[in-house]
Amino acid sequence: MKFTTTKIRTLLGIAAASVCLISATGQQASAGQLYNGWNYGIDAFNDGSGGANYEIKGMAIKETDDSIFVALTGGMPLNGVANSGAADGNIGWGDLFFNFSGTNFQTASSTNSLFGIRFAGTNDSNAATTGVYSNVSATSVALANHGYSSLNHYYGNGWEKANTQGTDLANKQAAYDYFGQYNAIQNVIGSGTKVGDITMLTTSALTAAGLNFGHFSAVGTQTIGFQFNRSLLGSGDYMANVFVECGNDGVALAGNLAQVPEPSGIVGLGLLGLTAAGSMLRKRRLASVNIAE
Ligand SMILES: [Ca+2]
Ligand SMILES: [Ca+2]
Ligand SMILES: [Ca+2]
Repeated sequence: MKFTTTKIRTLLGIAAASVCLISATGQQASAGQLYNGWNYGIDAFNDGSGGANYEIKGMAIKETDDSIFVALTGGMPLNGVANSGAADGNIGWGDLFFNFSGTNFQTASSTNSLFGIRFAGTNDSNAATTGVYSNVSATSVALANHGYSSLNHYYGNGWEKANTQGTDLANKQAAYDYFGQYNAIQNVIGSGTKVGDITMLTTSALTAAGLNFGHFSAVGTQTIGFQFNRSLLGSGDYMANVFVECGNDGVALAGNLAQVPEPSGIVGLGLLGLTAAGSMLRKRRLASVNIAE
């Protein structure tokens, strides 16, 4: 079988049309709040149990051709705060999760389908070092950090507020549906495979990249940001989320990442074309066999 330019164009055209459709529906169906290239999940400002240190105000994610940027803002410093009730004397950030599976968090975790990012080098993650991990299951460190046994426990203590997990899991029931009501708050990587490193970003680097929590009046005393290679994550609709180690606050953000761009994208389209060509060739061979018989 010979590849004509027309056939390749047709294949590329179909693939490109599919990509556009997925992106467009993904953004409309599931995005947080888009502003200046960043996707924002703004959390309740009054659902951080334990005081200002534990209050998350928002999360934002930006995708470029070669990078993913993530920013978090609130009262929790990158290296946590001292707390005598925690087994290690410190309560800090949990790990960040991305779920592209379309299933809830529990299902994605139990099938090792999450991506996880350890960005806080001093937290209680099971991930050996900071970085991006794939094939991830999550586990809980909330009780070892003087925290809540479940979301039911957290909300039962009076922390049910509007936009409790940002604007994409805005109420208690949405949080239960996604995370589960009575199970432990799974807030760090339990197991996974490291696929790459992250680069921490200064406030000025984040501002230069267009980050602006101020647009939502959601600037915390601590703003944390990092960047990693675009190719380390999957594509399509995602739900991202992070809790602090004790489960005293958490935020989630729904969005969409486009297909991995060139040159990987072209390789992908090439493979698609070859698969289609192979299928046509097989059919032709079968046809020949039938004729011969
Ligand atoms: Ca909050
Ligand atoms: Ca800790
Ligand atoms: Ca929250």
